[in-house]
Amino acid sequence: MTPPGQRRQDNAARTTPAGPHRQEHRERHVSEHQTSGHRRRLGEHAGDHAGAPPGERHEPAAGGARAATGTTGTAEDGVLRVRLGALRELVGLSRTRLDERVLAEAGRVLDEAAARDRLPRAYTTVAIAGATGSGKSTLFNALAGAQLSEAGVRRPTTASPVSCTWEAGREQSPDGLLERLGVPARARRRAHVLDPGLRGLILLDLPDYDSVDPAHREQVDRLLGLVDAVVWVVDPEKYADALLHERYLRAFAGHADVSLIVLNQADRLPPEAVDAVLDDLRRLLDERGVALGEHGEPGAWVLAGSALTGDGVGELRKLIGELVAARTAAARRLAADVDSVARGLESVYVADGAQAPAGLTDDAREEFGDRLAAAVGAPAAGLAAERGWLRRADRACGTPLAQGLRRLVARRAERRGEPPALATGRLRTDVSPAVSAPVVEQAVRQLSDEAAEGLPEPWARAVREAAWRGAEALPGALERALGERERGRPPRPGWWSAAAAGQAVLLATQLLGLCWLLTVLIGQPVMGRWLPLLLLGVGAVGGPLLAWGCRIAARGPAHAHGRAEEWRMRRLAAELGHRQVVEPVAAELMRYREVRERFVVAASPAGGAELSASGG
Ligand SMILES: Nc1nc2c(ncn2[C@@H]2O[C@H](COP(=O)(O)OP(=O)(O)OP(=O)(O)O)[C@@H](O)[C@H]2O)c(=O)[nH]1
Ligand SMILES: [Mg+2]
Repeated sequence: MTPPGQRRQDNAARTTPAGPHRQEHRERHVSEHQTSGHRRRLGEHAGDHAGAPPGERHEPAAGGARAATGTTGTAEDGVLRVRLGALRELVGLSRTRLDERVLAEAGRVLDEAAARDRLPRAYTTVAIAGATGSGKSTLFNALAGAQLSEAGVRRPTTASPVSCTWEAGREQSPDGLLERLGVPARARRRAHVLDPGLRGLILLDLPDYDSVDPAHREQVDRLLGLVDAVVWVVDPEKYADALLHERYLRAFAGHADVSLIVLNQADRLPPEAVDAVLDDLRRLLDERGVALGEHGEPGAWVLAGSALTGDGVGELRKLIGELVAARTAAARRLAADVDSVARGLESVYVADGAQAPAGLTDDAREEFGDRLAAAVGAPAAGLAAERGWLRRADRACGTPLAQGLRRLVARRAERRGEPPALATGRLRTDVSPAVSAPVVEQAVRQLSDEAAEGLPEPWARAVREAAWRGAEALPGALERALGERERGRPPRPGWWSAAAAGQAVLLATQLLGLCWLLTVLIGQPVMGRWLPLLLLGVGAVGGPLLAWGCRIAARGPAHAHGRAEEWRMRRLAAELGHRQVVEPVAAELMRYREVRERFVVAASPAGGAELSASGG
């Protein structure tokens, strides 16, 4: 017997999705099974509990595992509701980003869940499935205690599903469920002997899945998608049937704890052969990833018995009764469906099981801004603005002689037909700089690649597409914005006028000295000999000296002006880049983060509760 605490741990183990735990469990199971040589036949421990009242009797390991996974219906239902809610939001958020085929199975499970939710949970639907002649109908009749479904030597016998209902109560009608299952009215039976242990059971006898008639398989496949639990019936000849294992049991591996596997017709085998066949069957199931519910572990039960002699039917009835009484089979079946959907969608929402991708880092944004600044030529424009400032300072504070010379050179060049800017080395700074489309393209590519790193392919594609959609109009928008930017003349520092006045005074001094000197030279009696020379010298040296000093003084403000101009363009480019590219990319990343969060909740067996508990 498994102690209650242990059972809760088993529950935790069960709810861990396929992975190391599951593998570990399977390995443990196989080794224990092989070393202990544990054997069970249907009915072996049925007597353990006979006569004990339901509340007091000791639960067998199987019941323990099932009860543990069930805990209370509301708890499982609550978790399932959270998971389904997350899955619904996930599908809604992903619809425009993913191919509808990718989401088809999720949509089907959501529809099934909604349909099952509208039908009474007082009933548990259990299908008996198997190959033709395995004894499904005979077992169905044995469980019902009456000949309700035709069994016989003709193959196949059962052509459409037959149901047997153990009424759950007057106010609870099974009709809605039977309608949904598509059981024809003529094939709906009621249990003659109302076994209280099976109240709320709707048992279905299915046609054979390996029929010569393809309609049989279609019905089986449809019903297996709708019922809450399945009893798989195998016989000693066909228990290893590839179709059963590959097509059905492998696909139902995630539904192990709502599955029972019965080796029927055990009466046709010698007792020692039954054990050997059971062992082989368990090995095959284990290889298909079907967890086995033994040694207190949750999972599928494997039993041997005979529907004909009734051997083991009591044990099977008891196990089905526990499943029905827990009223959690529907929730567990749907939870297994959600698990399976989540496994199928994992690659779409989580790339390589990696951590959440970094998304758009500050570095990536900054680098994008730098590249856009280069694309609009912000550094060159800054340099040109700096030079322009220096030139204006030269013109304002230079010697009048140098100014005249410059004008003369320009006029001559004009006469020769050369553009004055070339002749004077004057670059125009008032033209709109051309935006380099290839550099913009490179910047967008780099940004979107970094943003998409670590994302699953569909989301990486969505991020890249969002970037390129915005990037298409970016060069044009940049050109327009730069063309419209305010281009007023930069301010003129006050000291330039003072320097210009100084140059005028110095020129006047120079001219005064020159006139004076000439007067002295033609022998006019003018007082002082050296003074005119001094005036001439001061004027001639002072002018260039003042111009040179002004040039030195203008360097700092010119540099600051150049930097300001560069930053203005840089900011303009960054703002546009942000609006056109960074924002759409960030929105796409945000959407991915949202769907990833929903996916984690939908995929988590505890509906994400363990994540919030651990602060994850
Ligand atoms: N010896 C023996 N024969 C059995 C047992 N169960 C069923 N049979 C026989 O196997 C044959 C087929 O049984 P059915 O119950 O009709 O098998 P089925 O799986 O319903 O077959 P289909 O309806 O064709 O899919 C019948 O002749 C049964 O009497 C069993 O436990 N032992
Ligand atoms: Mg049958």
